[in-house]
Amino acid sequence: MAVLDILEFPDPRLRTVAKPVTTVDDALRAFIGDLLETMYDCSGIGLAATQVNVHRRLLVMDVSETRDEPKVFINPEVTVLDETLGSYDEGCLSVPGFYEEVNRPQKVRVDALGRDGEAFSEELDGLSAICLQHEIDHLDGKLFVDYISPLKRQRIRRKLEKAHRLRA
Ligand code: QAP
Ligand code: CO
Repeated sequence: MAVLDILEFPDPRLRTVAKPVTTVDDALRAFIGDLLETMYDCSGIGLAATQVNVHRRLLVMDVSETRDEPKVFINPEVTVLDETLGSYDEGCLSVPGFYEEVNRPQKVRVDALGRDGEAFSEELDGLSAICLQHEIDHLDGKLFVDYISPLKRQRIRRKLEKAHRLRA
């Protein structure tokens, strides 16, 4: 397994729309292991393939306190079950150091394939529902900063660009 490099806003590659996964095989499972290792290494609760520059529709999540409940969603499709919006102070491994309130539907169903390639369907609410929608946004080339004011987004962009210049 390996810890992968994470793309950071405003990297244009984060705007790529990911293509469906066609086969769930050992090579894909090895990549899923890398995604999980990367997420845990960064203390994240979710990570989409897009964030490590792999443009296929899969993501991993672990919202447990104990960090021992990895979840894998391949080709996830979300259906909103309750339009009521909940507000959450979201962050993102691709927007390190910044958190902003985002409103999203509170209850969803997800239909996806698991790491063995079997289809499953699950109802999610609370942080799981929020995180899943945040991660699926990545697969569609979207970021949580797209939901905040242009002024705040521009401030975050400038600060991260400066940090990237200093790092280079
Ligand atoms: C998405 O994000 C999420 O800025 C997952 O310095 C987050 O795991 C969905 C992280 C919150 C809903 C609510 C962020 C780690 C992790 C940072 C993450 C940082 C270190 C973000
Ligand atoms: Co994110």
